[in-house]
Amino acid sequence: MKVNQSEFIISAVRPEQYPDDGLPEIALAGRSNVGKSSLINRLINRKNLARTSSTPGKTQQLNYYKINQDLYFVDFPGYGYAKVSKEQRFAWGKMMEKYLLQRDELKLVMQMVDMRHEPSKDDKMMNEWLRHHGLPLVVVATKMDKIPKTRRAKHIKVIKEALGLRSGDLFVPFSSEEGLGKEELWDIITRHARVDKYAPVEEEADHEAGETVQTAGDDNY
Ligand SMILES: Nc1nc2c(ncn2[C@@H]2O[C@H](COP(=O)(O)OP(=O)(O)OP(=O)(O)O)[C@@H](O)[C@H]2O)c(=O)[nH]1
Ligand SMILES: [Mg+2]
Repeated sequence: MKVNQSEFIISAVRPEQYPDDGLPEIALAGRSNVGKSSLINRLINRKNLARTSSTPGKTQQLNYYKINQDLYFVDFPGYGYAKVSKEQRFAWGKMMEKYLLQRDELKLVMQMVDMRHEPSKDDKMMNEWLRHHGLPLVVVATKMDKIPKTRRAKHIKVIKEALGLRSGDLFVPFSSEEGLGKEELWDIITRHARVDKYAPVEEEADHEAGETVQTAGDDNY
């Protein structure tokens, strides 16, 4: 996907602050420090649009990034960070739960796990919860560059088994450092974002008829 424009929109702490233009939303969930912000930056080829932190747990709101006029990335607060209070964790949990279950614009959840480690208890719970509620899901295993090539298949197997993924489940090994997995992930994102109930049916028909319609999916990375 060719990203012409990417912009930070808002750190939303209340649903009234979510955008109201109906564009599809792609959420990123994962433990603190797993690499959510880095993944956004890599996907849009910006060094630092999404704030990356060496202090885990820094992202405490739903951060909205608008990509072209096509979609939003919604960067979630990292879960499983020990140094936040129970009250705060509960409040984040409620906000996330409400968003995930009620937000019509949500088209895909990217659950991120660290390729170096077996998924944590939090990762497993989150994954089960997302699947239980039937949310469209892709699991992204990040920091792949930190695993030697010869050992990657083994790590992937461990993660898939721990999360109980089957062959049809969407899974992408990724590296924000090196860009590995970027095209595959964009492909999944655009496919899901297109399932947009607001998109006029005629446009889709035009596209199928072979007319040159500039769409998000044009292969122009
Ligand atoms: N080598 C390598 N480092 C990565 C990768 N992705 C993220 N990092 C590093 O991991 C650290 C955390 O990355 P962030 O993108 O800030 O993680 P986050 O999930 O947004 O963290 P919170 O906002 O705190 O929840 C940073 O130091 C990144 O540079 C990757 O694919 N490869
Ligand atoms: Mg972040």
